[in-house]
Amino acid sequence: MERDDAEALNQAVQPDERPPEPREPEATRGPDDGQDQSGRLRRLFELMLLIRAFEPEAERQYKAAKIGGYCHLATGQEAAHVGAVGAMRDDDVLIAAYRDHGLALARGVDPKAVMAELFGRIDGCAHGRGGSMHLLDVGRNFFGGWGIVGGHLPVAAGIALEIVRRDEPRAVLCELGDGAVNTGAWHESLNLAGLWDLPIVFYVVNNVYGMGTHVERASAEPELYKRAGAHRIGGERVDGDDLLAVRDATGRLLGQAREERRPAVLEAMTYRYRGHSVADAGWTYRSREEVEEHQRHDPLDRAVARLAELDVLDSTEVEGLREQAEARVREAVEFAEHSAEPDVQSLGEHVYGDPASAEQVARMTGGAPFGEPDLLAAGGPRT
Ligand SMILES: Cc1ncc(C[n+]2csc(CCOP(=O)(O)OP(=O)(O)O)c2C)c(N)n1
Ligand SMILES: [Mg+2]
Repeated sequence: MERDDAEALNQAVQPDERPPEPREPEATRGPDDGQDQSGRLRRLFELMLLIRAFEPEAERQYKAAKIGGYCHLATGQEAAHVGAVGAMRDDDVLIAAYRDHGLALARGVDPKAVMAELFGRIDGCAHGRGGSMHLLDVGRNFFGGWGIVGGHLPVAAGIALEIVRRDEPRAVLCELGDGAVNTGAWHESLNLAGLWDLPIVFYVVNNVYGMGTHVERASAEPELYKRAGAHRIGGERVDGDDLLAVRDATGRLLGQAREERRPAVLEAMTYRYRGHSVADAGWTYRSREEVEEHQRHDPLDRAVARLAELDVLDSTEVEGLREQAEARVREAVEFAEHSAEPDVQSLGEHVYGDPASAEQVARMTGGAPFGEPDLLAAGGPRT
């Protein structure tokens, strides 16, 4: 991508009555100003490498039938994931859609716990109950991946409302895909965020496709950030493959949400290299040239170039860091392989907050489509 094009991606729209905010002059600024910027930027890059190594391994393990259910990979979206999460404070809340491996890793969830979750094992970050789409780490204020498109937006608004009620200096980063902006939940959530001045940033990761549908075929206004104006919320678009630009924009908007109770929409323009999920080869609705064009401006290569300019990284170090990331992923697979499957008797535990939920599940005789009570009573799956 030419520099002018990249700059043209970084646009903003503001609600009529609010003047545009001055931009931070330096892209390296974040919530950690004055601290070890260089070390932090290096760590962000290492997280990008970790995701780049983790996702193909998840695909391999899925194809080896070690991982069940669905599996959506974020290869190509590393800067959009790491840049945004890297701008969060520890007590800010992250909530996400289902393409969540990279977001969980960026939030600091151990790759072992992420891989074990994909394997459905007890040491997974959701104790093996969630799988790929429902990673979770409440201790890290990561309130989940969510599988229903747009389903988590009202939950995110509710969390932001509770932050207001408790008068806490925190904000919510709610990640969603471009496919979620035409759901009713999007409009409802933005309306309430605008009406009640909720401390939330709706972070639209626009990878141009919702399954096989191009954003221009799905959205009457394909410049998604502009839709924020309908709810008198500020909206911005950022080059989602530029690590520092994403971090800068997210950090600034989270700061406004946290300190001034100003919600925002941030749209990050990026691209997924793989198909929608591992089950989709991804070649029926886009050309190889289109994918290769994006790969020529790879977010990791761009991060290397930028971090070298800033003397944060020497490009000769990259190979060694890549090997370290691959070793961590191998360890994660080894760990997941050796982690036990959850006991079937515990099926009803950790599903709802109420510890009585196991008993509740056992009582759902009439309405249990998958025969859960039988499963619990029999102590194992029926054959
Ligand atoms: C309410 C609802 N409708 C349909 C689906 C099926 N579905 C799963 S993913 C998806 C596309 C979403 O695309 P996008 O939001 O752009 O996210 P991306 O996959 O690109 O990360 C759809 C329609 C769903 N999960 N939930
Ligand atoms: Mg999409």
